[in-house]
Amino acid sequence: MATLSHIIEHARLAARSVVEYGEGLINPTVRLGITGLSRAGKTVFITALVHGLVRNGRFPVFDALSEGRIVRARLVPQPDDAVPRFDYESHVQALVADRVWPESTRQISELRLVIEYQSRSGGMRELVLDMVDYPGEWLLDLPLLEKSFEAWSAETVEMSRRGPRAPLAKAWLAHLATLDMAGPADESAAIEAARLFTQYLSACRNGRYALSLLPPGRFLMPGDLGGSPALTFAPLEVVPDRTPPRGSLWAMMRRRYEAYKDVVVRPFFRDHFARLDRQIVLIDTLAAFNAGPEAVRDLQEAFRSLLDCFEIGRRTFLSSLLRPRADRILFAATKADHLHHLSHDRLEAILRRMVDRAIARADVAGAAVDVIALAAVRATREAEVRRGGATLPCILGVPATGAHSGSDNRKDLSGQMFDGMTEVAVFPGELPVDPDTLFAQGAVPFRGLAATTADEADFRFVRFRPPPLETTGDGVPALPHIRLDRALQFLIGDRLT
Ligand SMILES: Nc1nc2c(ncn2[C@@H]2O[C@H](COP(=O)(O)OP(=O)(O)OP(=O)(O)O)[C@@H](O)[C@H]2O)c(=O)[nH]1
Ligand SMILES: [Mg+2]
Repeated sequence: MATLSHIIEHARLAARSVVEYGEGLINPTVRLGITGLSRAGKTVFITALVHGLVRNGRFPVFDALSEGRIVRARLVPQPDDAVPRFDYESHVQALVADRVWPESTRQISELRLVIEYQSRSGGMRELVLDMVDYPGEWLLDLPLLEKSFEAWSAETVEMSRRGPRAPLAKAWLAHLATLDMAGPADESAAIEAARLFTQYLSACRNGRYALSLLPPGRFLMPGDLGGSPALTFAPLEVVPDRTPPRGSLWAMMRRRYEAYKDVVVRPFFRDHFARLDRQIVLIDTLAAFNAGPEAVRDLQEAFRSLLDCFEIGRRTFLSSLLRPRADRILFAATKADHLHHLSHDRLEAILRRMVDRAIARADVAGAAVDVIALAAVRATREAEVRRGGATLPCILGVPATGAHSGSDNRKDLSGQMFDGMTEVAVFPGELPVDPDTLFAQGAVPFRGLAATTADEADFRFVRFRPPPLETTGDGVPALPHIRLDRALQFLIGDRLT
């Protein structure tokens, strides 16, 4: 049912799209959504893409560039005055000069790039490319928009009692058992519940477990809302179809959950998601492989519930709010440089299997969809290493020490110490040929860090340092990558003809 706030929301969106449509006629604009969970590689992707475009990187499959039709690409002031600018210069400084990865993103930011090009018919044209970067944790909130406090509570509590989550949830669940939901609202109980619940979420996210389904996103990345009542709630064991007694702890938690959705979640998705023309969805499958089969399935579940929210044609507030105007969606498995190229096709097949439902729906809606394994920045080289009688397809790179990036919870996954200078050869493991073996109920297709030690685990994805620049054929120093140009061609190639 449409409530007043929904109608106002619609009117606001409609008014904005008329204005943006008008601007788009004068300056053709692509608003590119770079979507992904935390640590998926969004910030690195934007930085590498812009770096390649403004410096004529090595993009042979990106037609406009390889045909010599791009005159130049330059950064210009962004359209939204209230959003911080994406700190491109610092990220490039980190990546290229210092050879360290950028920090985790804590706030939303935006960047506008103008590409001056020659059309195939010879005329000079400009394409405006807008990109938005945000903390990946926030994406997890999308499915909450359609969930009541009671439904979310039931689901969260149930999930916390299963699999690798159970031991991590112990302290929070013990506290939960002491709470009297129907009793008077008690602020100190709410604060303690929120604290223990947040602790549980961050333990799940830890690289050893690498679980993905962890809403609400601001609990892990509060932005400027840390400590506010909208973030001081936690799930309760409540009865789904009842209403809470007035003045009870239950009523207070429920009100704060709704406030969180109204004040935090809805504006973020309205101002960011509802305006996208094209989407690239970045997915780090390899961190999940490191952790184990539970993490791989958890990642698939997270994306299922997320992408279900993009459902097209369903007449709900959410679907109209988020209906992708996006006519192109690219699903990308990131950090493919951690694998020998022999495994890249397997990685694509696994990703395709993970997002199969979304692909089917987008197809029905007439959006173009593709799946790709890429590395926005290729930090490794390949080598064959002979061991015993066999030849192993290995990768060579300089493992990061991890010390420079304290906020990265996935550091030192191998449990080994590296000096950050010496190149090593790593046999990362081989991905399964048939993705179905990974997702079969109850299957234990391989061993990960959640269940065993680094020596015993079947995969080994070490965090490598960013590479030095490589010089292209025409003497331009560029960042090496894997298939970044193919991604660009799919995302904006048709707008540069
Ligand atoms: N080897 C390699 N590592 C990458 C690549 N992209 C990202 N990484 C690694 O993944 C980490 C996370 O990348 P980010 O771009 O910061 O991820 P994000 O999606 O912006 O993460 P949040 O800001 O936390 O949401 C980096 O610190 C790198 O260790 C890549 O192309 N190749
Ligand atoms: Mg980031």
